Amino acid sequence: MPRLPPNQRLTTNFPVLHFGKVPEFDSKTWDFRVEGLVENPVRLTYDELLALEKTVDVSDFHCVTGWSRFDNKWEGIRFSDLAKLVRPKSNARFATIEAEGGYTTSLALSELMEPDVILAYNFEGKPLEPLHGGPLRLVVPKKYAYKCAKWVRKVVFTEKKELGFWEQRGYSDSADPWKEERYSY
Ligand SMILES: Nc1nc2c(c(=O)[nH]1)N[C@H]1C(S)=C(S)[C@@H](COP(=O)(O)O)O[C@H]1N2
Ligand SMILES: [Mo]
Repeated sequence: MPRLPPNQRLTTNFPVLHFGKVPEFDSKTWDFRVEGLVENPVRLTYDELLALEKTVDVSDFHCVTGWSRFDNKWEGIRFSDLAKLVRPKSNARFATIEAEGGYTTSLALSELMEPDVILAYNFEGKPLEPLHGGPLRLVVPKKYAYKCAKWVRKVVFTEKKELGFWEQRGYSDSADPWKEERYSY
């Protein structure tokens, strides 16, 4: 099986792509919240987040505009470990990821529970730089990268799907690069 999804081209640099401006980060005031349909909602400081069990995962990254980047080494908390901590209620089916400045995306819990889905704070062994979503970004290797929200501040477990920022603007909600699910029409 080829490693490059259909109609993608390989890049070795790391393009920067986002809507709006890069937010300021102050580790003293920054927090990360997990709430919604969970038994144990949490609010974590940056230091508390770093103290949770770490996972390293190397994965490929595919932007819907056509570039792909191989072998990205992310380190952070595995989404499934986070779910263990907050304990989703039985009616939780989806999660909405809320980032700084109003960017959102959402996924089914079944997709988020894949072992390669990480809330990453390190990249290539160093703290993730703000341009690429530092201090915290979601990494979902099996989806186009608009699912990989940068500057994540909150995860909300929901019963119904809440369409994300790009997904409301004509991009595919399923976003599978191998099936070339780029647009919703
Ligand atoms: N908060 C936020 N996250 C975002 C985006 C954005 O506009 N805002 N753009 C997405 C898109 S379309 C891509 S391709 C990747 C780009 O990540 P990079 O800038 O680290 O390459 O971020 C994703 N995450
Ligand atoms: Mo993208």
